[in-house]
Amino acid sequence: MVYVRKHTEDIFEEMRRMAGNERDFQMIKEKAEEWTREAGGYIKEQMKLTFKVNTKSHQHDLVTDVDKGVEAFFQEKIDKEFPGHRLMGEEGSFENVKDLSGTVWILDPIDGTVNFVHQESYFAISAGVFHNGEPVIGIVYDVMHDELFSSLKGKGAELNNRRLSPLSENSLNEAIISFNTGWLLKDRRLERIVKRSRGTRSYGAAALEIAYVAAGRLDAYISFNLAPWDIAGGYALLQEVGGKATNYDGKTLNFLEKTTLIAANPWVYDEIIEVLNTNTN
Ligand code: 2AM
Ligand code: CA
Repeated sequence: MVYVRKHTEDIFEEMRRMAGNERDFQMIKEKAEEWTREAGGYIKEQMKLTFKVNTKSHQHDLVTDVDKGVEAFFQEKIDKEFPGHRLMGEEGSFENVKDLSGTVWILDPIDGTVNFVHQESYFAISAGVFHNGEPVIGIVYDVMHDELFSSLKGKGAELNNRRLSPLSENSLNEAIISFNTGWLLKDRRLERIVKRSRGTRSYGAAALEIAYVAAGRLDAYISFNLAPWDIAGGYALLQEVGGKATNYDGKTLNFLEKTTLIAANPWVYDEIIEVLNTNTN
């Protein structure tokens, strides 16, 4: 009897804790959305001025003062509002994050920096808020088109406050697939996907492309070299609409290292894996 009462109390305590967490995360999501829009405004202001562009590891890998400014902005906001949270951002703050315990913001201050510099469009601010390794909040903001994709675990995903529908059954021959064309040079099996699909696109901003998969505008996005911050926000969105995302070998993603990625409508995902693994053209 004592055991039953204790057990029931434990269950209620767990339910109260979960309800508390949910309210907290709802509030964190609202803050994340507010800061993201504010950072978007900062980016647009900076675009009117001249800013410094540097190459990092190679000629495709750019960073500007604006990327660094956005990351510093988030760092300051998080430190002030949520001092217990950690930030893993592309432009330096990843160095202190070696595990995903507690609450971690995985931030790409500008995803698609090459687009930002060359096209002045099709770049995004991306943030995934993870709790003990699980994605809880997803944010992907297309600054120039003012499209804010966001999600909260168990509460669905939205685009500018309009609910995104769960992904519905589709097949590869009616699918639009996105990847950088350079990947065809790395794995010729992608030709089979190109031949069997309805069409291909290439936007050059991973977070945005994963968000497009979540919104049903694309049916799959494939990449061979992404960092956790390219994926985290979009991955959280995708969970809320029933999308599937693994590395290129079908294994669970690791948010502490670079990875390959297939992010897709689940039906199209299965077909892609099947086509990649059959030996015919
Ligand atoms: P970035 O603009 O934030 O660097 C372009 O194909 C996509 O891949 C962009 O989302 C870009 O993110 C990402 N990307 C480009 N070079 C990369 C690299 N060396 N490592 C990880 N991601 C990269
Ligand atoms: Ca970036």
